[in-house]
Amino acid sequence: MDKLIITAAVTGAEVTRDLQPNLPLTPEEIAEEAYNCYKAGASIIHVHARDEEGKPTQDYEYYKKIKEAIENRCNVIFQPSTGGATWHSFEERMQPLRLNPEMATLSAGTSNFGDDIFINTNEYIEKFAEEMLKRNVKPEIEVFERGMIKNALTLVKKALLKPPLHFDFVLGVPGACPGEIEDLVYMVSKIPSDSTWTVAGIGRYELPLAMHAIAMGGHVRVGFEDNIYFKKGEKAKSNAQLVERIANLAKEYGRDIATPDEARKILNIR
Ligand code: KMH
Ligand code: ZN
Repeated sequence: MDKLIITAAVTGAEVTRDLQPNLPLTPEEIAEEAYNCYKAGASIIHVHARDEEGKPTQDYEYYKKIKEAIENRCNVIFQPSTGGATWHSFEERMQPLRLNPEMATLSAGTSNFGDDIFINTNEYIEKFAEEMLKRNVKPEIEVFERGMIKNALTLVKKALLKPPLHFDFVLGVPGACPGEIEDLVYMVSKIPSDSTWTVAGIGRYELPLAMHAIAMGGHVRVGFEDNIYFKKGEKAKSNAQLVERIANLAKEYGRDIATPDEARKILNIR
């Protein structure tokens, strides 16, 4: 089994300080949190930028500041979001790719997202994939529903995605696929056998899905984007606290934690 890659999704686009007082918002806060997560065992930081008012932004300059601030602290893999918030335009969502990051997310279809719709038409998906291919950015294929795996395989046929693919099963988003263990097992059974995968369990699904992923040979994403609690009724003190718990569970199980360079090898990153 490969070493475990832990991704920390430290900010997201939906969570507010009212909901999670320790949410990092400014580039400096995000970079500091990234560094703490790295020390706790994370090798990838999934980033959503926020503006001065704490609102989600896909602006190139904010992502640039965050990337540089993280790089000044450690060599963790910077993975900006091309998903943004549900209300961001396609053009806004494209902006972080101009930084030529090692990795970026690629949402592979449309789904309900709470009370909103997260729109990813075939045209969007193809254009994101094309841009990532052109810039040699490793896509993390975000899967919210089963049909999105099929969409990704269509992109392989069109030579817009190059295997081996890397999937992130985002399970438990209200309005999309729930995060029962059976959902994860089913999704994993439908991807090509040479793929790698991680799981982001939303809310109460985070911990049970992470524990199963550790045992199944997958990888794990945690962080305030997905879950603001450490346990029922107790909010997490930091993203690093959530990362540390996963690292401890994996070690107890006998699975080592990947460093950023080991994660680069496992994921075939340039
Ligand atoms: N905030 C969601 C609407 C991604 O980062 O690529 C989309 C999202 C996916 O978080
Ligand atoms: Zn995200």
